[in-house]
Amino acid sequence: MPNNNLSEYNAEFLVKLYRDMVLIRRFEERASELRNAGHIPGFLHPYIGQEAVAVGICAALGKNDFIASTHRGHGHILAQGGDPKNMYAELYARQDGYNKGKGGSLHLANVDLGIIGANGIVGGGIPLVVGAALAIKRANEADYPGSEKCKGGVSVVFFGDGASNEGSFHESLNLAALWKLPVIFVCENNLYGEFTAQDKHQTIKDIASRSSSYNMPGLIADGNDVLDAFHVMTTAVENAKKGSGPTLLECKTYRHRGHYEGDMAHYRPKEEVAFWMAKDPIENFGKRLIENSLMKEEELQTVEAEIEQVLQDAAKYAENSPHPEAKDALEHVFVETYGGRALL
Ligand SMILES: Cc1ncc(C[n+]2csc(CCOP(=O)(O)OP(=O)(O)O)c2C)c(N)n1
Repeated sequence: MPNNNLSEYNAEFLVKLYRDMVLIRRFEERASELRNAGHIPGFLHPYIGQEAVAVGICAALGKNDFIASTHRGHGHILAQGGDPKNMYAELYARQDGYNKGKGGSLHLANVDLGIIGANGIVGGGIPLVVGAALAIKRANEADYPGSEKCKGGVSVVFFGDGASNEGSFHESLNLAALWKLPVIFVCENNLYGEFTAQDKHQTIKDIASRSSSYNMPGLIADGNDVLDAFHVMTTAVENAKKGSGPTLLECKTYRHRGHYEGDMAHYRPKEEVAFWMAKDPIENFGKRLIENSLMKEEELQTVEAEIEQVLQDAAKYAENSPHPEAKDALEHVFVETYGGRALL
């Protein structure tokens, strides 16, 4: 059973976790710059500060697993293997985007990577993974066209503290528990739903406690510690795979920036911001790697330089990609079915 002790892991795995978190941070910083320079239309909801959740959770997943994401979804998609080129192209609303420029930041999806969609509807991804988990359960029981895509998998949804007040959250947990579906509900509690602090929109402190209403385990991870998120997630995945049903996993974390790009977040107390900034998931993990002689300062710099190049290339790729054509507006917006059954 893995835990959050560095010595339990091989160096390659740890360096990859660090690199994946840096990729998300720099991807988001650059996306903000590109939006402010007029290249990216619409809203952006930066994931900066929450990187350890996406990376720790997705490190426990394999190729037959599914994730659904949120309006703050770039980090989840990168952690699940999304290519920055196709992601920036989608943000730019260009043809080479994952959704051919028709989804944008809020609806990034790629079923080949098991990503069934970011979602502009708060709580909207939660019932989708219950459906995917039902497909997994059926696939485990019988062969049908497309079933090899999900056999033995688990289905995971990311959502915020605000979303845990939605009806879709409660209905989904109820059904998943009743049918013992292989789902992990990952709540990223960043202490705010839009501009509203958690203690102004719900009476509980631990969202994981809501699991007791649905008779499922409720686990809590330090969402600023990538190994803790990975470790707790591994337990939830093991339970789902052995048929024990769903888990509600709460990751305690914080977003460094406002709700969306341009929100100055003046509603947050300075002391609170300072407290969480000191818990920066990337800086602290980098320090631990150096202290444990797993990486040198120069190697951290090399990671930065490599990622800078990847993102420069990705932005160029997006810029050179053509805009979608009006005649294709109705193409690729319906799911293909086989004998009435979606190919998921
Ligand atoms: C059903 C629905 N209600 C309201 C909104 C407007 N809205 C967008 S993001 C957001 C806050 C969501 O908070 P949370 O779930 O905690 O996620 P976070 O933004 O903290 O990542 C709201 C209310 C929406 N998009 N969809």
